[in-house]
Amino acid sequence: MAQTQSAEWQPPAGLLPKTFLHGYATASYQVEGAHDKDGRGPSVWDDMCRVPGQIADGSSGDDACNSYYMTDVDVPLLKSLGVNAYRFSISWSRLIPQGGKDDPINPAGIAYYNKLIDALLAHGITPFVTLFHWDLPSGLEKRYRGWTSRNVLDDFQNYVRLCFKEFGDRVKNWITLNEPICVVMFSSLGLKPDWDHEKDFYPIAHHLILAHAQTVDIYRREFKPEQKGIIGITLNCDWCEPIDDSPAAKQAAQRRMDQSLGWVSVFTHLGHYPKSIEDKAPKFTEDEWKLIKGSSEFFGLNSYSTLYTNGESDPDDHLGGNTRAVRKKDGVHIGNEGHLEWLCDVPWGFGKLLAYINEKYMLPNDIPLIVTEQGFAVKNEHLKPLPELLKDTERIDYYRGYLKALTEAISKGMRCDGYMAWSFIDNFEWKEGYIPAFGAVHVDRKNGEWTRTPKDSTKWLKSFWDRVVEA
Ligand code: GBH
Repeated sequence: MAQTQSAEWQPPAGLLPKTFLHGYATASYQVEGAHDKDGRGPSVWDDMCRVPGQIADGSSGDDACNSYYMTDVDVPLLKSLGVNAYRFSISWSRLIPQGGKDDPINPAGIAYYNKLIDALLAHGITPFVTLFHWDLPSGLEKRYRGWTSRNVLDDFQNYVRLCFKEFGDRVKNWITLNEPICVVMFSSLGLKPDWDHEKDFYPIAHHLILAHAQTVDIYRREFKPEQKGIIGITLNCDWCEPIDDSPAAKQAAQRRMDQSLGWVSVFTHLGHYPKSIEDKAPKFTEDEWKLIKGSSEFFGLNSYSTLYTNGESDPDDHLGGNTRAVRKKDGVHIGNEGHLEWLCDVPWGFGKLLAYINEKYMLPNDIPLIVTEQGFAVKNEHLKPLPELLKDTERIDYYRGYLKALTEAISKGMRCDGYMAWSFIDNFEWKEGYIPAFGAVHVDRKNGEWTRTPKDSTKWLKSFWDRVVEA
């Protein structure tokens, strides 16, 4: 079901300044491969992939997209797609194989990211770097159960200092954590065999928030005066549309929004949580609140979908717990379904989310939005022959609708400084393995060469940015 009603839409020419960052995003474990090469230590995801039954297709990120070895292919390819920015993440265990503050540093890891950063800059592409995209060094999980322990804070501080010191002369855009709520969620999905939901949820959340705030503090005090970059956090949020007019459905939708975005209020002007999660959220000391308040210099948003939120929900579920649906009771479908059950193409939902975020979080705090991920996995794309899957009209429809919503919000005055499509290439989609394809570029994982072939959506996106961003 294509969004044909917007197919005639002409994007507004020259709406955005040249400084607007647009490009694609990836994350270390999902693309790098070379999991045991040149001194890299294992991460919790390497471990997870070795537990039978954890990954849908029994795969792992061992080789992923072989990106570790393909900088010379990928960076010129990115350039040819017309981007001026690329978001990637650093693998903590590639830099510090065992992860801890007294553990040795791996020079080959530093050399790899130097090469990538230098290649990007040589091609006029701005690196946008995530410090933590879920791949905690296994060593720290084994030592003290990772994020459940306060010990992780010292080790994280040591790791981020190393990143700022080694790369901060050239990297001016930093993301501390990607989707902290998902780190908590994945822990509850079986990563930790000894996971205790009640006991472990809040310590993990607590330490993630502090890790973010301390990182920003370190950057501001020790590096920013000279390096002059910006730093913020990325949160995920999909709009929650109440399934009907019942107060229960409205309340459940609001609670879920608070549970995903409420995290941001502590980084901004409010210095407290939304009411609906207040009594459950981690407690901080006065000094900690001082670090937390105002500790994000932009609102990094990952947003993909919208679902109907059902009133029949459990208010005590920490993860927003409510049943969600793609159809209203009268059978009306919310939008074109992607490959995952949570993924639907709902441009109006994204429009509502932007208005909500702007009013509630960005305006009062005077920070810009940066869309750090947005994308679509076309249903069963992995089963199609190459020539057919390259004609990814459903992905083009998706981007057209969502970018229309974004440009409309910007035209109405919302501040937005960047947009990264997820993803540059088809990659390891965590527990779903390689089945869902989010890439704008196809990767042949069977021919032994990880051949990259751009799908049609890359052309659509290029012409969109060519038109919308000032020459
Ligand atoms: C992002 O997360 C990740 O940052 C990225 O690494 C990943 O590849 C990409 O999305 C595509 O999935 O099962 O109903 O509770 C996206 C955020 C949060 C979206 C959890 C799906 C599950 C909803 N995800 N959410 S549900």
